[in-house]
Amino acid sequence: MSDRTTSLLLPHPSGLSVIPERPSLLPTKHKPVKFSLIIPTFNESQNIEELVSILSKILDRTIPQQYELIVVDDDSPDRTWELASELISEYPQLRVIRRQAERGLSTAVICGWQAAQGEILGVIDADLQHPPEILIQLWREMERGAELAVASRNVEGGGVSEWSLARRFLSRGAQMLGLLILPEVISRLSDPMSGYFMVRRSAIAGKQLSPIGYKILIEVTARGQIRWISETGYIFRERVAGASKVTWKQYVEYLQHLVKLRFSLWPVTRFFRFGVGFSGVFVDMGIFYLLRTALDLALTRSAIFSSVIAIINNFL
Ligand SMILES: Nc1nc2c(ncn2[C@@H]2O[C@H](COP(=O)(O)OP(=O)(O)O)[C@@H](O)[C@H]2O)c(=O)[nH]1
Ligand SMILES: [Mg+2]
Repeated sequence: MSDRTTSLLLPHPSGLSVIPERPSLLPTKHKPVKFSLIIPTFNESQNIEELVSILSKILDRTIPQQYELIVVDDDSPDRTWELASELISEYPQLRVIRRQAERGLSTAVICGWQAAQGEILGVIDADLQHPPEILIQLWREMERGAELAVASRNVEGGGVSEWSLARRFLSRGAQMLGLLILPEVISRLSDPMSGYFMVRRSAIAGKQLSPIGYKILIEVTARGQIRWISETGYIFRERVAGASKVTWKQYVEYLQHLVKLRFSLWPVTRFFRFGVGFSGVFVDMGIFYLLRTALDLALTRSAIFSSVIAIINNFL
């Protein structure tokens, strides 16, 4: 790696996974950045150039010089980070972070947001499965005042291209599981698995984000202060170059993430009340058993007496 390539890389933010209220402004002679779009990459050398070129064209037309594209690469063996940094001379709005000590999609996105300058933060996959054209629709929704604008496969105009029945079933099953464990979050999104969205910095700044695995949108919706969610339909394209990094590990991590959020979203007092309520069941059963076996009381009397004591226990 040449010294020139290293000097082009953006420093890697460290410390807690918290997005700052105000961006740390880099010295720039250009207009202030309004929008920062993170492109997480792992072995995407075959896709990155085309994606950066398409995104730059779209954003140069809409918000010239007021955006930045931040590639966050986890030290890919195919040297995506190096290729991306070589593109900076052609695309001055491009920045590149090379993470060497960490791996993971969600944490890469947070790392990019921590280094971002924009008021509006976004994320898009690098493999062209997310159609870049939708970006402007999402941007318009943010301009109208949405706090979160999500590209969704499950609203009008949305869908998947060539998914097998088994894959569709697995995807819907994961969503149903999410609805069971975390209904107040998952029911707000038609496509909670989406990895293509924009969020207002003010909605997530200062919050401790600690996602496990791939589903950063769920983390943002659960922990952010989000009232207005807007959804735009899109077709999830098939990958043409490179390979998906999804394995069974991501499904396990998804479950871990849901459970972790469930525990942290339930306040301690609610846990305590639930525990007290549940203890009534044991009091009822215990007293009933004692009355029936030790005192040989009749069934109905034992049942009434044990229920009354359980009610008093819960009341106290
Ligand atoms: N930085 C980083 N990016 C990742 C990692 N895993 C996946 N990605 C990127 O995240 C995006 C989505 O990943 P992909 O494997 O295509 O997921 P799929 O579309 O659900 O099969 C792509 O841009 C990947 O290169 C990772 O561990 N670190
Ligand atoms: Mg993909």
